Parts: sequence; C-alpha cells; structure tokens
Amino acid sequence: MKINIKPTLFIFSIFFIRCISSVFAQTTPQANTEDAKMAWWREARLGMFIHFGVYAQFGGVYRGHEQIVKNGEWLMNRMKVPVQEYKNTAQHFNPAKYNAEAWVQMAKNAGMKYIVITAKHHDGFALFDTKASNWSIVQASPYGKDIIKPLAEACKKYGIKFGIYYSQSQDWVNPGGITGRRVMKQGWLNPDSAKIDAYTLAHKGSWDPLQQSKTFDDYFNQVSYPQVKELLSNYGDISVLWWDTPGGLSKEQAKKMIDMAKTLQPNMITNDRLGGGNTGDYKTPEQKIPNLAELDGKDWETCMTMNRTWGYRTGDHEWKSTEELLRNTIDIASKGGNFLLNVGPKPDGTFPKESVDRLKEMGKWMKKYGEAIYGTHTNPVANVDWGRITAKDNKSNTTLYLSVFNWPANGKLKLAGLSNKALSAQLTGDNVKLKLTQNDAGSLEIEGLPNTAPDNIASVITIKLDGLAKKKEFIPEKKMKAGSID
Ligand code: FHN
Repeated sequence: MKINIKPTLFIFSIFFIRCISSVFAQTTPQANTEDAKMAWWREARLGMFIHFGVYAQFGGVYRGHEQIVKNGEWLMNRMKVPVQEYKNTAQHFNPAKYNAEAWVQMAKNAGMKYIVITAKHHDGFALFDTKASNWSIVQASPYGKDIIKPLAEACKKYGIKFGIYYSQSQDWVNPGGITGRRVMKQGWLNPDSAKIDAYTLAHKGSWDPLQQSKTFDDYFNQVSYPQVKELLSNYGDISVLWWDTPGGLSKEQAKKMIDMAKTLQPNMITNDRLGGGNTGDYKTPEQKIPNLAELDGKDWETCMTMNRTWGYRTGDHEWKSTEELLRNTIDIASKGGNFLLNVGPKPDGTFPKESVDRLKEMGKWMKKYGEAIYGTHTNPVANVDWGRITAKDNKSNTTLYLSVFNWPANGKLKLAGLSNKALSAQLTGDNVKLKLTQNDAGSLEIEGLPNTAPDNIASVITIKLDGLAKKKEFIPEKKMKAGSID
C-alpha cells in the first residue's frame, strides 16, 4: 500500500510544533515571571481582609431600622440613603483610635502574611488622600488624615505584604459609578418600597438622580482610573490589587487599567474581578471553600467573614468559632488555596473584641503548626475522614502534614494511597517519634499516638516520605463559581 508521505509529514509536523510550543509555553520567560510573582503569595496561604469606611458608623442601623440583609458595607444601597445625606454623615466619622501598627501586629501575630484593605468600597468613600474626588476621609471627615499611608508603612515595617481593595466599577456617590440594584426589602420594610423599587428598576439600580448625573465613562476617566493610579504611585510597594464586583468596564477600559497597573507595580498580583475580559492571577471564591471537583489547578483564594458581614455591624453576633476558622485555614491549604479572613473595624478605628480574640487564638495554633500551612501544596494522597493533609516538597523529599481533627481513641491512624515509602513520623513541634507500618499497597498505619489529642482544634503529625510524591492533577468536574454571592 503506497503511503502519501506529504500529508502524513504535514500532520506530524503540526503535532510536533504543538508539543514543543506547549512545553515552551510552560517554560517561557513570561510563565516564569508569572510564577515568580506568585511565589510569596503561594507561600503565604493566610491573609487579612479589612473592610473599613464611613458605613462602620451606622453599624447596620439607619434611622433606627436594622438592615435586613447581612452586609453592613451595603447600608447606603440597601437602605436607599440619599447621596447628600450619606455624604453628610462623614462629618461624624472620626476613627480617632485608629492605630495602623496595632492592626498590622494583630495580623502578624495571627500568622497572617498579607493584608488587603478597602481603599475605596462601593460607597465611593476614599480612605486615602485623593485629588480625583472630595469624597474622602481627608476632605470630608473630621479625621482628615490618610488611613492607607500609615498602614502601608506599618506593613513594610513588620514584613507584611500590603494589598489594596478598590471598587473599580461600583460607586454610589461619585456620579456615573455603577449602582448594583437591590430591592428595598433587603434594607428595611419601607412603606414606599414599591415606589422605590420601581425607581431603581427604571434607573439602572440608582435611587438618587445625582448618581446618574454623569456617565460611567466620566466616572472611569475622572475617578476610578486616576484613583487607582494614585494608589499605585503614592504608597510604595503594592503586592495585591483586589478588584471587586466586575461589570461596567469595557475591554478597552480594563486593558487601560491593567496596563497602567503593570507599569506602576510590575510585581503586583491581581484577582479575577476586574471585568472587561481580564481574568487576573487568581480566582476568588467568596464565603465558601471549593471542593476538589471545582478546582482546575489555577491559584485561588477564599475570602470569608468572621461573622456574616464584611463591614462592621452592631447586631451581627454570628461569629464563627476559632476552631471553624482554623479548620477552614487547614482545609483550604490542603486544596492548595489561600484564605483571606476579614475584619470589619468599629467606627473608632479599633477591631471588634470578637475579632481580636479569634486572631489571638489562631496565632497560637499558627505559631506551633504554621509549617503545616505556609508554602504547602495540595494533599497528594487519598483524602481522609479524620482531618486534612498538606504537603511540602524540598529538592528531594515530600513531607506530609496530617492535621487531625478527630483524634483516634485507639492511638492509631490509617492513611492510604501512598506511592512513596514513609521514612519517619512524629508529632509536629513535639519531636515525639511514632511507629509506622506500610504495606505494598501503599497503606500506612501510624501507631503510638498519645491518648489525648495534643491540640483540641487540630493536632499535626509530620511524615517524611522517601522521594517526591506525585502532585495531584486537577480535572475540574464543576466550574468554580467566581465572585459575588452578596
Ligand atoms: O459587594 C462586595 C461585598 O461588599 C464585599 O466587599 C465582598 C468581599 O469579597 N465582595 C462583594 C460581594 O462579592
């Protein structure tokens, strides 16, 4: 049978070029720079989110009405506070007890490696000295000083990476900004709800004509773009730019924003919420921890509240326990993700006691067992029902960290799916050696565990493996839902 060599050669060369380019793509200088950029972030694993602004002084209550739906930072929108009335409230906003160093030390002592603060949230109030609007803490409040500058300096002083959250599209005060529509019943049962809901429906979600007195392009060119430029020019190294609620920016506007950001802060990483087709450097599931089926190998960070609100609320007492917060930290690291845990400071500039207590308690665990979190990657072996597993590789060996939530009464633990020989096991931080039995099927039994758990939240066991364990492959079965579940 005569083989027509030309078409076969042609198909073979296409296939060959494809292989080369995909290998090359992974190892291009571009890919290496991206990877290098993410290195500190992947090592960090745990960060602090801070939602602070003029809304803190309401604490979720407006004219005696407790806001129905959770988020205190959405008060102006949910309670339909007229623009000028909301702006007037800044005359009473004076966080006199604000101490940037104290905030940073609380984050650091909790084991957090980076901070992301809301430089401007959806209500448009800038916590920094901006020339692009007079709606700022410097020009509109008796406090009169930049909040961002001392925080950036304190982060630098204490070796904490500094990040900025900026609401690039939504802005309920600077005219032309997007006004995400929310129905009145999410605020309070206002007798005029029907009229108000009809108005917001007819006016792109806005509830005050002032909001629509300029176009979005005006807002983008006169406020959003220049303010981001100020933030990336006047506060030293910005390690993270956290956009939010995408929608509004055109492809061109998003490109213009990212090009500027990359020029001013080439090492900065950004999240996936800019919009305009920009996917950023990592994904941001909110108030949830994705399951493995949802992961696709891309970097991700779960952001979560300690109670149910991002901004301070007097009436929200649904605080998660330290146990839940730490087990979330471990669960997220065991799936190769970062955890950005939120604090909503009080209007005087101090952290709520409930947040301070949890940060302190987390810090105790992280001080003893932080090695099971920092710089670890996804559990390469089988999942277990008694806890979570993280892994860390050096040049030649993988170390597994078994974080045990349910301590075995019989002093034994089983682990399956090991393709490497387990060389040693010990209680992390206690140097207590444990007995290992491993069969050919890769099942491992750990014996000699103390009767009582060394830690009542999660006790960690370190297992040194012979050689490097094969990393987990990600074939996403379900798409990870990005962004807002506000
Ligand atoms: O609308 C915001 C909300 O206020 C908060 O800032 C969260 C934090 O991730 N992001 C949006 C909701 O997705």
